[in-house]
Amino acid sequence: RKDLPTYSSEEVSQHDNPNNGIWVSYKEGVYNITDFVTKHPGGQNKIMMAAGGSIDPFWMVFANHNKSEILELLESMRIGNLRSEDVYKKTADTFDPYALEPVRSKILKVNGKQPFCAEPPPPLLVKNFKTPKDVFYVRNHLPVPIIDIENYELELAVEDDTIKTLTLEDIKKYPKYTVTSAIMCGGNRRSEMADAKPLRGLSWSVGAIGNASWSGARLCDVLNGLGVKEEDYNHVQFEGMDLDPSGIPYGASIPISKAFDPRADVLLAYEMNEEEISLDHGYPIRVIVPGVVGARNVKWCNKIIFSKDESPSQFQQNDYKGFSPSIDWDNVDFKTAPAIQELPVTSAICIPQRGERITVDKNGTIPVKGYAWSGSGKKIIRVDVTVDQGETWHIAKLVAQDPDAKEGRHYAWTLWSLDLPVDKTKGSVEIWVKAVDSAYNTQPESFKNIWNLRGFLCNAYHRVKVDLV
Ligand code: MTE
Ligand code: MO
Repeated sequence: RKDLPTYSSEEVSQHDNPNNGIWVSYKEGVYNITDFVTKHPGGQNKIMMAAGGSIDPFWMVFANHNKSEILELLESMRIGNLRSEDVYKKTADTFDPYALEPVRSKILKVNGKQPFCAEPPPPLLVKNFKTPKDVFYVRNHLPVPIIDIENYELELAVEDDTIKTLTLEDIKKYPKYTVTSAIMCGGNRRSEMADAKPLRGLSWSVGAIGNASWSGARLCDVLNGLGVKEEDYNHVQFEGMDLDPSGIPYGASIPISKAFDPRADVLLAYEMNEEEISLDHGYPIRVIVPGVVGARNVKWCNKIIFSKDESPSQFQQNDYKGFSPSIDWDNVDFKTAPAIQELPVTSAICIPQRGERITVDKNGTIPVKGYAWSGSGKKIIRVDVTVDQGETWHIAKLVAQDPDAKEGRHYAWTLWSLDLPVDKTKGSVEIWVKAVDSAYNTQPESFKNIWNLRGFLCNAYHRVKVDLV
């Protein structure tokens, strides 16, 4: 490495665009990553945040980079050494962003450590209609923010101008509403879609969903007092207190009509299952947008913005969107694809699990249990199960639904169960499930024709093969 030229951080900073070439530094190395940016597995936008600068602080946040394969790949792009006085120093004041993460239940299966992403084992998931906080999946994109509760304020803004700030006490003065709503990640069941064809994204099984009661102020009540007209704007944006290394917060938006609609039950929630919301799930204020993809249910919310535009956040613009199965990374256009909001109908078998050996009981049946859910408040009206590829369907019993949900506002999930007749002499069976919602929408049979490059909206029939004894 001694034979390579030395550059200052000033020189590196000139190379932050494709015309001049894209350079970054890491520890004492300088790298030309121009040809790599479009191939970055985490997306071009993310790697461009570090263009012309040091990637050290980014890799502290996205710690999944600290692997020998990645370091080798980086070394293959080395063009020089960084002037010693410019080397990024991890000193006491460059605080480890993960040092104060909450203590987590050991029950969860960890899909990503930093940022933390984890899901419960499926049998545990369907034990309770309301998912306990320690069983509820966690999907963080950034380190959990440090909350200074004494100084917490929720800022309300119209485009760039702040028009009001609310303390937690102010928010609690609005009438308190409780809504039972499932939250599901847009990538739930991604591992099954990835089996159809490789894709990019965290490998979720069926557990990136949870169902809880959420209590707080209705967003429409908070917005109504502000004198802002629904007709004058298009979107309501939310920001979290979790920041990326360049200081940009997690963000998302929903259409303004949804935010103002009292029947949409959008909440600024401060309680989950009748308790203060835990840190991983968004303490002190979490936006609950029932029936809408998890990504818009912004945790640790401290800013709400009325805007003509959707959230500029990369999670709204360049992620959480669906595409045709024929679109791949070389021809994808995130700009023109609509952001995912309401989710389609889905269901999953949680008991038994794939590969289990199940004892057939004296009636020739095995117990099967799972969940079903549809977005936008659609009620689950039926769950169908087959063990002969659809020659005969058995109708499951819907064992738990929200008894208080009004028509068109069925935001909670449905738990179902069935004593499924099987032929023990076959030795094994593949169980399939599909749900039907109140609009008679149902699930596609296979993943092949709904495959998309980021692995969202994975709602084909769930199939579980088990051995019979
Ligand atoms: N809000 C903030 N501020 N930061 C995040 O990383 N993740 C989103 C959403 N809200 C996220 C967020 C995504 S993609 C999902 S699926 C849900 O939160 C996960 O919620 P949970 O961790 O409470 O299960
Ligand atoms: Mo998500």
